[in-house]
Amino acid sequence: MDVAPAHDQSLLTGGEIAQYRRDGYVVVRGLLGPDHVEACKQALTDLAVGRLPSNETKLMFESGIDVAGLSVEQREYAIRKYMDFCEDSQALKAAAFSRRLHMVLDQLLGQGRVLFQEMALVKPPRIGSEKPWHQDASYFRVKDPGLVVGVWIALDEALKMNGCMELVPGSHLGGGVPHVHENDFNLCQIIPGKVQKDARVAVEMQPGDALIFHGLIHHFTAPNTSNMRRRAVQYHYHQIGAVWGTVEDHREHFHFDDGSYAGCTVAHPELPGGNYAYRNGLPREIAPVDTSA
Ligand SMILES: O=C(O)CCC(=O)C(=O)O
Repeated sequence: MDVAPAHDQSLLTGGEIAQYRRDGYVVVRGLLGPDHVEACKQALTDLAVGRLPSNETKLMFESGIDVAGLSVEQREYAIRKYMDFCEDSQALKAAAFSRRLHMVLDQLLGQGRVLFQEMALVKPPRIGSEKPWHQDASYFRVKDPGLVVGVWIALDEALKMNGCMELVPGSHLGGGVPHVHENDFNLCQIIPGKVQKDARVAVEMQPGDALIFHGLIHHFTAPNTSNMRRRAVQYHYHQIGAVWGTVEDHREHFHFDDGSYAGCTVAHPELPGGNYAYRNGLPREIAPVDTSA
């Protein structure tokens, strides 16, 4: 008698794969084990205070803070974002290369991808600012945004009150929508009226859980008004063979009604932080690592 093979609990079910296609996201619970979560949090602290050499890592602080006036220990609680840390921390790099994660992404998108961007989003207690509604593909000049996937991994419990991810299921199916920069270059957001905020869902997560989301899904995180920390790492991958284009190619997806460019990849020197130079990211091959411990 033939017996159907048992479902491998570490993989997605058919229903979860269908959910990703329909809703634009899926949650993988317990992607990182507790020891790995601790190692990632420790790495962020060590990078902030200088115990871990920061050769490539870049730090961005919550706006309006006099960083020079803070002690080394206080500095960690003023950081909003870390970027480009994978070559500085084994633990943070291993999270990006999680074997289970890449087995799941193979199920969703087919085999073969590279890591091209990493960041840690750490909303400090009480002062952690919001990330306005946006589509991540507005930041990447890829010709086919469906070949880009974001993975957001909670390191602390992420709840509505400390700024968990909120997204609009199915919004990825509507294609690119126009974005504008507000008074800070990092706050590039979807123009009013284009987000169905009433349909949003807040995805609450435990440390080690991962949210996998489509490059075109509309998403947002609220300010952290609680006393809890809210640390998370976020990695972006593109499938091998994805084609990076020019700003003109990007305009095809992100434009205003008059056809002018409405993506987030053009510098605005008049805004704080506006001298950022657009780069395509640094593609690195995946070397699978067990992250279950
Ligand atoms: O974690 C956050 O606060 C926002 C993450 C996000 O949506 C992004 O950086 O694109």
